[in-house]
Amino acid sequence: MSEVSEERPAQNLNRADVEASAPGLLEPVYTHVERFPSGSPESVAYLHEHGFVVVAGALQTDERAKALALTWDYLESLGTGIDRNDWTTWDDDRWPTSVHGGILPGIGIGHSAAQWFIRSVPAVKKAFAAVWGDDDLLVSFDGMALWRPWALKESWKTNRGGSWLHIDQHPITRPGQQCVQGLVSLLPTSPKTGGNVLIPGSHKTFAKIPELYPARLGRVPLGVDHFRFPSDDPLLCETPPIMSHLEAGDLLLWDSRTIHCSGGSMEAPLEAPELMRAVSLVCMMPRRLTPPKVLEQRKRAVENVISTTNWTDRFINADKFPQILMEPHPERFRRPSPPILDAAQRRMVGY
Ligand SMILES: O=C(O)CCC(=O)C(=O)O
Repeated sequence: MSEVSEERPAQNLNRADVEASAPGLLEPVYTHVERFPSGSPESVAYLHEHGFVVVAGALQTDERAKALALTWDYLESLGTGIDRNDWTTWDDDRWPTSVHGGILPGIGIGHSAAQWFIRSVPAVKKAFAAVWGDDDLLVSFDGMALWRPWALKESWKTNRGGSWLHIDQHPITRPGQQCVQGLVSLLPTSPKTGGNVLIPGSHKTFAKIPELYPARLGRVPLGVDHFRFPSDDPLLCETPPIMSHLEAGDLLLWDSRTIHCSGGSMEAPLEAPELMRAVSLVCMMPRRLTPPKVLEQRKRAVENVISTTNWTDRFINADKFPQILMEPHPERFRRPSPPILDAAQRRMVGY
């Protein structure tokens, strides 16, 4: 999950940036890409070559059903009156605070039973272990993107096309491949649902960002792993973004240097009173990359039910995102209790 989730205020942009920010040109092409078995050498080779890869069926049918039911358990347990069987209870006055792309980053979701269940499915870890050549991995305490059926309420529509294309790695302070992010899709995608958007191969131009965008990058603090591209950036037009088709249970992995975002429906959306998109954000990195201080912060985060971004080698508290801090009535949400973890899960925390 991205560190900074909202576009910078307009007053921080120069004139050229503002002119280049008119949305619309970078519309994705819905694409069926090759899907690979979890942990296969071919999946890793594809990731290195294209900057992303689709891992087929990381969650089996029964696992997906359980994960979705646990996701609703989380939403209903907030105590705001959400009822999974009644879409009229899914409005903003009851829904947990979300950020760009319909991502729910905090309010306990990173330690919900749903998220701990999904990140503990062996095929999910196997995919990351193959990427790193290491299976002693820590897991992010990430949130989920849950999209409500906007055919039933227009204001639920999420960002369109390539409107918030970004990378999640600072081009100066974090050179080379440092992180591979992921999402498990609990539902199948289609042009009617929308989904993840990314530019294949764009991880290969990462090193050029300082020279291509000196002013824009100059405004990003060196410790912030997030760089947003202008939404109709002419430099990005040569390779159009794609929206990869995902079957339910697929795991999409992408290099944090790969330019990505999410985009809403490209065709008239389904009118069924069901979630249009339910994805679990998940990221694993080797324990050996994590300083002892961060391991301690991660243990405290579990006790205090604090969610994080994708990085496990730095501690970034997602409950401190501006949108969560600006929530006028945070007391309206009943946060989950600290999770009860098994030995393998505790190991993924940093014990
Ligand atoms: O929801 C998505 O597909 C994109 C998520 C994203 O941009 C991120 O986690 O950095």
